[in-house]
Amino acid sequence: MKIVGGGAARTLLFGIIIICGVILFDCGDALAGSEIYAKTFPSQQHPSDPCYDEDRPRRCIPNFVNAAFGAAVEASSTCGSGGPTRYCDVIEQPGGSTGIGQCHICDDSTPRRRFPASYLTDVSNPNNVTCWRSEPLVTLQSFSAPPDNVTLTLSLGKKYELTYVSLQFCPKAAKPDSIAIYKSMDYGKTWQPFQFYSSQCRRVYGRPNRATITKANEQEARCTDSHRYTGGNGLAPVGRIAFSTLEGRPSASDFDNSPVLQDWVTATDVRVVFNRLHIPQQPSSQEQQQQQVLQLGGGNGDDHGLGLEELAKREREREERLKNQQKSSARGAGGLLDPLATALPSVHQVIAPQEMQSNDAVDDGESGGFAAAAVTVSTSTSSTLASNLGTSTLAHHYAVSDFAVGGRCKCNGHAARCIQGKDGEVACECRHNTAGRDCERCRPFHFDRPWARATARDANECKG
Ligand SMILES: [Ca+2]
Repeated sequence: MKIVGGGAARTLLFGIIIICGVILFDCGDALAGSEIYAKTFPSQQHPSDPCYDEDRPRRCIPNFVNAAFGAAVEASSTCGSGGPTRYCDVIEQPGGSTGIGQCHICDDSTPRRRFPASYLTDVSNPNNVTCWRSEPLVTLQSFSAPPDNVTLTLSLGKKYELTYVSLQFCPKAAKPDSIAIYKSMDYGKTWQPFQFYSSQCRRVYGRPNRATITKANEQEARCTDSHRYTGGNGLAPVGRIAFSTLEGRPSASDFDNSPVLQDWVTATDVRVVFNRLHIPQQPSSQEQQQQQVLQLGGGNGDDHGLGLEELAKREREREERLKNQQKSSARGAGGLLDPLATALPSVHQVIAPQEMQSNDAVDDGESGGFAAAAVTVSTSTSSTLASNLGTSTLAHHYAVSDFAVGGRCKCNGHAARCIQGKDGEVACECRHNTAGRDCERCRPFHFDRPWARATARDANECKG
C-alpha cells in the first residue's frame, strides 16, 4: 500500500485487510487498531495527534503495512509478452528433484493467459492465485552456464524501513535455488546486496552459508540455504521465502542507537534477481556433508519454521510495547525499548498452502496442445547454448504469486502517516517542526538544536 492519504481510514482499513489476506495473520487486533485510527483521525484536525501527548512532543511512526501492495514492479521477462508461448508445470519431489507436469500456453494478448508483473502486488486471494511468470528458460546442467538473471524491481516511491521481504511462489512451479535480493536507498540509482539464497552460497555468491553477523559487519548481506528445507527435516521444498531484515544482527536489540541498522532497513526500491532455478547435481563432498547435517536438523538452529504470521504478530506486539513505552516515557519513566529493536524471529520458510488454486487452472483442459501451430517456444541466447552444451530442460520458468514487503513509511519518528502531496509524491506528514519527505531536517527558523531522529525517550523536536 502506498498511500495513507485523504481517505486515510478507508485506505488503511483496506490495506490491513489486504495484508491480512497476504500473510494470513490474526487480523482482529489490526482491524480494531484501524477503527481506533479512523476515530482518531476523522479529518485534518489533530485533537489527539499521536505525535503529541497533549502539548508535549513524542515519537510517532506510521502504521506497519505491506509497502509493496499496489506498487509498480518491473519484470525483465514475462511469459507470453512476445506472443503465445508454451510453459509447463513443475512437479517438485521430496528431496529436490523435479519433473515436468502439464503444459499450457501463456499469451499477453489473451486476458486469461496473461501473467503480468502487476499480479505480483495485487490482492492476494488464496482462492484465486494470480501469478507473474517469466518466459520459459533453458536449464543448463552446468556451472559454467550463464546465470538466468531474471529480475523483478519493486519501486516503493518513498523511503521505507523494512521488516521483511517475502516471495510466494506459484503452485506447480519450481522453487528457485539461487536468489539475490538487493535494495536501493536512492530510487534505483545505486543498489546494495540485502540477502542471498542458494543451496551453494559460496559457489554461487562467494559467501559463506549462514554466516554469523557481528557488530563489525551488521550492514552486510547474508547467504543461506534454508529455503531448500522445511522445518529442518529436509523433505519438502518451500512455497515461500521471507527475509527478515534484522534477524541475527546484534544491534537489533538497540535499534534506536544503531544508525547502521537504521540505514540497513531503509529502502526506496527492492530488486530480486533469480540467478539459478536449479543447481546442477553432484555437489562437492564437503557440500554433501553440510547438506546431510542440515537434513538431520543441524545448522545453527536459527532457521526453524516461524512464518510471516509470526513476524506480523511480533510486529504488532512491538507496536503495543511502543504504545506502552510512550505512555511511560511521557511520564518520564524508563521504557527505552524500540518497536523495531526487539530481535526478530528467524524466518526463512513457510510452506505454501496446499489447497491453493492457480489462475492458470483454466488452461488445464488445453494441456494437450503442445503442438499447436500458433505456439512458439521462446528462444534466447541460452537455448543456443543448450544445444552446444547438451543436457537441458526446456520450459522451466520462474513463477511468483506475491511479492510483499513489510515495513513502515520512514519518517524518523516525526510523523504518524504518509500522504500524497500535490506533486503526486508520497511524503511524511511531518510534526515536531521537522520537514522533508522523511522529516529528515528541521523546518526553516527551527535550527536552535540539531535535527535528530525521535527516540522513545526524546522526540527530539526541532526548536526555533
Ligand atoms: Ca498475485
